[in-house]
Amino acid sequence: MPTPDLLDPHKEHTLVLVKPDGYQRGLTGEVLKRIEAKGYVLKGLKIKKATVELLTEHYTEHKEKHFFKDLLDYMTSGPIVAAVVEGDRVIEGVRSLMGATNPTLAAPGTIRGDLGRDWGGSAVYNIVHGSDSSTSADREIALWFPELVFHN
Ligand code: ABT
Ligand code: MG
Repeated sequence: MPTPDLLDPHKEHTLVLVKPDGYQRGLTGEVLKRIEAKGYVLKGLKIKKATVELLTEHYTEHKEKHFFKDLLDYMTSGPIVAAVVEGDRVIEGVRSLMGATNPTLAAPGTIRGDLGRDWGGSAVYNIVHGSDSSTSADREIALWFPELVFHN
């Protein structure tokens, strides 16, 4: 298999996840379509069932929170589509496309506002994840796409 291209370290990248609810509802194409239509570029794409170990690293800041177990159950409930997305100010741009964390309150026009709702479960089913800062993006991309990151 050819080695994938490493990410250009001079460009901005973010990690996007289509979470298990988004994948299961057949919304992967819709989510990626909105990101591409905005002008951002996909640099990595894969589908996988995340392990508890990976998710505990991914959500390390929430590890001790009361909602962590429900969050893990949600995020391991099915496959996740993970993408690395590139573009100037892409971290903020994708967060803006996603909308607020709570899909009931997310603004219409956003991914969560248009496509998400409360389903009465114990976790917040909100379809999509995007890194919230460049520090988080670097950490999360290294976790989900170690093969795209240059390590010295
Ligand atoms: P993520 O993309 O999942 O990181 O969502 P977002 O950045 O919008 O929200 P944060 B604050 O990172 O929350 C992560 C997930 O934890 C859930 N959560 C969070 C709760 O259930 N209760 C809470 O009080 C907080 C702060 C919701 C978030 N995602 N999901 N699902
Ligand atoms: Mg977050």
